Amino acid sequence: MFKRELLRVYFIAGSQDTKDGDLVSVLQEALDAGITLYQFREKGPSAKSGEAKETLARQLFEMCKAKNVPFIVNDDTELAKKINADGIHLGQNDEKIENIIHDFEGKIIGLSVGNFDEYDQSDLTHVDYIGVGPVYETSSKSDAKKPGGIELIRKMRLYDEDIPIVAIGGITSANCEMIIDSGADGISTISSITQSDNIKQVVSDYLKYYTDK
Ligand code: TZP
Ligand code: MG
Repeated sequence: MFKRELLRVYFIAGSQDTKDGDLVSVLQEALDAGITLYQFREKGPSAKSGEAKETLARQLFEMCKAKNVPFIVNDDTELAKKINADGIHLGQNDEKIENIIHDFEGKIIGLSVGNFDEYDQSDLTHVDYIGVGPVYETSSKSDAKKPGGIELIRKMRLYDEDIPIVAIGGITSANCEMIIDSGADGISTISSITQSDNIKQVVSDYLKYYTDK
């Protein structure tokens, strides 16, 4: 059974998202600060591939294990299987979940859902959580759709009262509270952590919104 509390502070990053390419130290700081879930999203022209990607993934996975934080792989089902990751996150144009589910039983499966059409056309049978967004403008995803604003989260929660929802896109500790109040179970973020000079502060700011929920 998927625990929705894992979505509270869901950190997503690949080496391309960091200021100096040092994802290891960024993730370590984020883990020490209390992130609840991590997604390895190595993507774009400067992303690592092949053996370099696998080596990095294994190192980051070990760091997550040491903190009991599940390690999710974005897109790359082969890598996720090979290293026995805790889960996989897929987009609407990635492999279909029905085709991969036999390899991911008991694992966490996340799916990106950008709007209600995408929700309607998705088979959510095996999906543990949906990533909904972008909520706000983002510079971390080159092909991001038009932001849906806080209304996207509010309406998605009304549309499906039960499914675990994590919001994504342009989230900071300044807009996080509104997002949680609109019905998301948590927030996912790239740049508010990778570009921060004080990761500990950013993560504690996020975590404090859940203290009395
Ligand atoms: N999917 C929708 S927006 C986005 C992804 C992967 C990027 C989010 O990055 P940031 O820096 O938290 O806006
Ligand atoms: Mg994808």
